[in-house]
Amino acid sequence: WTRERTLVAVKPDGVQWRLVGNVIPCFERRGFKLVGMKMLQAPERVLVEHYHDLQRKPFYPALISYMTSGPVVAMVWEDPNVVCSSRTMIGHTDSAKAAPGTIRGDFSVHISRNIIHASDSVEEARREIQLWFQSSELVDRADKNHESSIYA
Ligand code: YYY
Ligand code: MG
Repeated sequence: WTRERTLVAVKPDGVQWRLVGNVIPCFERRGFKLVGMKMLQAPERVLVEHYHDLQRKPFYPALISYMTSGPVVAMVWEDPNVVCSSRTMIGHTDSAKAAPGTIRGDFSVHISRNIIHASDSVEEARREIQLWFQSSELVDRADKNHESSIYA
């Protein structure tokens, strides 16, 4: 058994449209544990690695310039099945197909401006988390009862 984690990132349009504070409660109220979070201007090197499987797509140059157009808020969330649950919560890549009630379905206007990222498999999640975060930037929250360790 390994703890499942996923990378979620509010993209530059999500930050610009003040959606960061809207997105975080969606994950918190599912009971997911936040184990890492930072705001950064994504280096192109990171994005090239992040979207390595899309390099031959016609939209790739526009995707990289969109993702470098402003800061992103990157987060790591932990829970059993967090990868699959998070994909369901963010909704379809294409805003036209994203169901109402999903984050993209409620807030995104176009496939090329879909405001949020979440890893699409456990393997990809592991790769993306290593790419975006140093291990020292992630917190170990496994079964720690902070209160009892203080007040015991
Ligand atoms: O994982 P997800 O973000 O839902 O979609 P991907 O197929 O991995 O594509 C990554 C990213 O690329 C997508 O979020 C927007 C952009 N994109 C696009 O601009 N135009 C497309 N036709 C497909 C994807
Ligand atoms: Mg993807």
